[in-house]
Amino acid sequence: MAGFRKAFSWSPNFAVLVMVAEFVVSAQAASFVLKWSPQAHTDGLQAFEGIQDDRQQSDPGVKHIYVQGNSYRFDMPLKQRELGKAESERQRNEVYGMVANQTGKGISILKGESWRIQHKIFIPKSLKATTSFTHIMQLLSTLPTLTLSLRHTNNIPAIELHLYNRTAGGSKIIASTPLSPLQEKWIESQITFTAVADGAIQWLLRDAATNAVIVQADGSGELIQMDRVRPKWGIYRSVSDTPHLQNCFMLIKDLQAWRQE
Ligand SMILES: *[C@@H]1O[C@H](CO)[C@@H](O)[C@H](O)[C@H]1NC(C)=O
Ligand SMILES: CC(=O)N[C@H]1CO[C@H](CO)[C@@H](O)[C@@H]1O
Repeated sequence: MAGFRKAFSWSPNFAVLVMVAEFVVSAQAASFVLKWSPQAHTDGLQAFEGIQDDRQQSDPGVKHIYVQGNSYRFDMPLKQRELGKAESERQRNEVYGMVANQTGKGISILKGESWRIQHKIFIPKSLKATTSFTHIMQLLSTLPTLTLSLRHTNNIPAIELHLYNRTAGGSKIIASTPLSPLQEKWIESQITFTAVADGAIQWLLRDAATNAVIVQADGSGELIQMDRVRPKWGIYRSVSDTPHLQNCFMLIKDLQAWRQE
């Protein structure tokens, strides 16, 4: 495993280890540099590299992704369907990639780099966890390496962080917490990770109003595949779990990304 938390594991001597650890921890705390922090009302949708708003035009003439106040809003009507035959049991309204200051150029998360990505999320009661997949954020590197998902399992709606291993062909849950107490209010998700084949990751989920920690979990996994990594936000879900589907929306705001330097 490689990453931001592993910097002091090599020291041969305990006394030296403590000194090095303290130095590295404080140096690292100061070394995440803010690279992207769009404000919806000034940067608008130009803050993203790409917008996938009802690519199939199954709900024609309607904008499903737009600025509302200082948030980005994603609407998801029940009737919407994703592009292509194989995708017909899914719906998607998502934005992806980070464009700094309307330069038009995407910021790349490259192999070996450590990043921290944070955003505030408002999940209304109408956006429910499902027994099939509902993703509300992803990291993409060709395919998804990570998803923030709303999953209904053992009768409990939960918000979970999943990591995928494409080589092994499976996924694992880094952490899971009940969703119901987190709906109808702002929460803040922060992921810190190293983009390598076996990278460290930390997920921090907080109440955005009080800063109270809801989840703090560490793990490791395959955090890059072939190319660069890009974050994605929005609603991407299967429509097979009909009892838990209704017209819904999600708001996100205060998106920020830092790179360790
Ligand atoms: C992914 O799966 C492969 C094959 O099972 C394994 O060798 C590798 O260690 C896994 N990677 C991670 C980061 O767990
Ligand atoms: C999208 C983005 O990162 N915008 C930033 C551009 O630069 C100004 C000034 O430094 C920041 O305030 C914005 O957040």
